[in-house]
Amino acid sequence: MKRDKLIFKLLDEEQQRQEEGIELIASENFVSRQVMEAAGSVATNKYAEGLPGKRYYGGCQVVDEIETIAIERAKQLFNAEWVNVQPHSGAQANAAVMLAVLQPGDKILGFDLSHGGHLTHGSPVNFSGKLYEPHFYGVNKETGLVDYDQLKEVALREKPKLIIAGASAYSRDWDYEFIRKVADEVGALVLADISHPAGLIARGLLTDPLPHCHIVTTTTHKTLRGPRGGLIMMGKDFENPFGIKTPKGEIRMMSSLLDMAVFPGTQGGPLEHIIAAKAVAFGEALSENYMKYIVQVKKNADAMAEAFVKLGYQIISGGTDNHLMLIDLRNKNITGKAAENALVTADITVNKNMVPYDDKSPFVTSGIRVGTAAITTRGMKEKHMEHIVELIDAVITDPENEHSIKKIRKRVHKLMYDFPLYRDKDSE
Ligand code: DSN
Repeated sequence: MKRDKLIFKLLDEEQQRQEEGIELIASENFVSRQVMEAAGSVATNKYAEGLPGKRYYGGCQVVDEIETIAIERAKQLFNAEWVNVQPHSGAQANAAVMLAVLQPGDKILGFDLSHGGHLTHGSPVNFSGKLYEPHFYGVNKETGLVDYDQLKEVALREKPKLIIAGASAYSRDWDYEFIRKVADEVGALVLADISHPAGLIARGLLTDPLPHCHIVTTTTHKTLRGPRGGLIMMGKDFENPFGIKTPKGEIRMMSSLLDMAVFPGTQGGPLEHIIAAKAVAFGEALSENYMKYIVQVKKNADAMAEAFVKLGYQIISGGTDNHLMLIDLRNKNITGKAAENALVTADITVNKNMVPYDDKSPFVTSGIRVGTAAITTRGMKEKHMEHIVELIDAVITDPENEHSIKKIRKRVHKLMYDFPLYRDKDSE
């Protein structure tokens, strides 16, 4: 077959972009070669609707083994009692959970997107805000911390069926125990979406939601450093005794409702090549090397936050417990959009982000979000964080100076040359 030169040339360009730049998008990471190899493997050719041992197609004996290993490794990693590894993404995992436990029009309570939440936690432009009735809690204006009093007040008033804990731009740990108590008071289920801090939670660096929350979802490609995808898990509430009533009044166990909500509820054939890559990534995440990595991610985030604060930057909540931070740029007289654009010109990649109580639109924003998962995979340590913050500051304080940005870009390339990505890297 004739090689598709155009696409492979573009993929080479993308690899070069990744190799040369400083990647600070908090939701991104770099997978190992073996994760990539599994994701690009022959398992992409196989249809396998159903679950291991219960498929709708023949020839699934090998992918059954692969998917079973993925499930067992995920259970071990998160100390979960039940796992479904098939969701194509975090959004798909959340859609399946809501389909399983809610009826259209039911009330849900989630963390406000503009305070750091996620689209699938009830945003009006997302299925979760269109099919269900969304209510929100946010952060305290002074402290930047989740306002648990507000969460309780809204829960008691609205009596939602589902309370969602979790965020895409929140740098602090969560009080899952408190949220569960509130949920029990109003008869709600609790979903923890740990897509961002999953790796830190898996290795015991943040509070574990599984003992408190009925259901936990995550993506597999952020701090977990696997292929793009999702997971649904349950801890001690596995097969909870009260079950859930279907519209016909039958009692169904939670695990079977969740399995059915993934397939046939919201997805068709699972991506067995991605499930193979998830299995490889879970194996890596159980290793000593990953433990060292994820501890360093947190140390780097701490060092980076400290360096930003030293230069007068305002970090929401004043610091970080995890791998990311949200920076309010209003005292630097630059919008999130302008900062993102100027930084990209210097090959420093961040994303513009709303900050709590933002006065600008989501297309402009007053802030940026930065994270250390990807640069830590490159091998960077605390001392490099200060250097990176200096480079960011040099761009942000003079964003229209093309000459200076060109020079900064060269310094970025020089710095990253010492941290090869796929140039000469082994699988772990
Ligand atoms: N897009 C992801 C993030 O950047 O956090 C959330 O879906």
